[in-house]
Amino acid sequence: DLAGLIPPGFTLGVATSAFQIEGALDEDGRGPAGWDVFSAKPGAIVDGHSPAVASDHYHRMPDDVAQMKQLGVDSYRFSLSWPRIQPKGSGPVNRAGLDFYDRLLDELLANGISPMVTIYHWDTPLALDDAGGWLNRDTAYRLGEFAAIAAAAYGDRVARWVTINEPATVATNGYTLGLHSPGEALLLDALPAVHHQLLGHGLAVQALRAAGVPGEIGMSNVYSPMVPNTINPLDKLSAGVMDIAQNRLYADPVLTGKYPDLIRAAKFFGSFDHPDEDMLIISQPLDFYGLNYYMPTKVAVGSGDGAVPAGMAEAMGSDLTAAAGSGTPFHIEPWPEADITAYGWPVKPEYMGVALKEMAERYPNLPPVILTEIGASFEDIIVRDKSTNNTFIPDERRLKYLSDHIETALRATAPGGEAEAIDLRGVYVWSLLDNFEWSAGLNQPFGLLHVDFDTLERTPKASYFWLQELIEERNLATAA
Ligand code: GCO
Repeated sequence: DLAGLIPPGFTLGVATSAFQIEGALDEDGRGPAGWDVFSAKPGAIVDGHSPAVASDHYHRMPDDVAQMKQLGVDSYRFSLSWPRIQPKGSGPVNRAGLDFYDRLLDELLANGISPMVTIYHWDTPLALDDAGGWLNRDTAYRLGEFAAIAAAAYGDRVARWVTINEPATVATNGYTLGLHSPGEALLLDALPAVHHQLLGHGLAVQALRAAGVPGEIGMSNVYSPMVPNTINPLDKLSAGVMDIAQNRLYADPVLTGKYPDLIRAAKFFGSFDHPDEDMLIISQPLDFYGLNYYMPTKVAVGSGDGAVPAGMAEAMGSDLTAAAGSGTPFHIEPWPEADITAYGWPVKPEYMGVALKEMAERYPNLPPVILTEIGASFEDIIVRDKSTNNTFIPDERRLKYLSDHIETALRATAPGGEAEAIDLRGVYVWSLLDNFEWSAGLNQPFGLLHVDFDTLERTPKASYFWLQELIEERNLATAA
């Protein structure tokens, strides 16, 4: 079965982010991040979990690299902690912070692991959040400057750069709904946070190009196919709006230089002004496009009476204006027939193919694609063998999730596949190890390595051994 084979040159990697794994928030001159403050607020994090220690990676970095070496990965995607390197988000750099990633990069290269560096994975320095965070245009310029610092310090060793990770999640959870730092619930007034992140991406690309870094440059957007709950045209309309709000609002500007029409029409989403030149900065050519894929989303129209908020139907170019009413525009429906993760996310591997197909259809000039994250949280059970005292973590569901999604992606992009136009270059499993899952705290384990958050001991799960075999044999059929 050809589709089971991992193509030559295809990257198999693992991913993490600084705030989720490092801990050591007050050490070696790191400045505070907005997330430090947000997570200390009562009720912000499930069970009041703290990121202060997280997976303690800051103190265990060489051991964690040794685990990756053992695993055999081609590449490791990690993020730079902005407040560790530049404590106030502008001005002087912190030598000790820079040194940590110097050592990490050297350790990776010494072990034959190619580094992929995410410049911004959500841990905005507090000083910038205090000045308005992503609502403030200046934050975009600060990110460009931070990218220049990173390029000068690490440019010689980084194989792939991701400017920013999932601006959609930052804007939606951090500025629209108030579920993530900085905890703003601005609803549709959060649009500037979208634009400024995208501008920050573009300025970071400019900074990396200006520094002449040899590594490839891209960004990572999350993508979730939006599926109408029923054939009701209002459900269809709602799915269309969600598709724009969560997918196209972030991919269109970067890949086509334009916001989706709905946004430009600004009839439903509110309006915001920005200089035209911004779009040229945002849409600079990339060497790869990073896609984070977790699940599809089933969308239904909001209110019980099927009413659509005034302006929504019109803005979507629909003639359903007669139905216009008030109320929540849409909501997410559960997927009753699907297996679900510990998060409640539906497991539907076929939509991995749909996501790639939609990307291929929408963006004919798409650069090579890398799946910069796929993964699943499942509760893990530790089994102890009484005679040997060895522990074993049979996470068959995570293993199957990963295997099915990688297989679907390879089939979809193989000749004759539904997304054959896509040049898929690699996949990174989220995550190397269990970590601090933002507002879910330490409750959603995504790791290939189990972390005991009391002892911080790491234990490889069955999925780790599966990936190890896959990397060795480069064949899904025999690794399964
Ligand atoms: C994201 C982030 C990660 C998450 C992961 C699981 O995609 O939201 O990149 O930080 O931990 O996605 O939710």
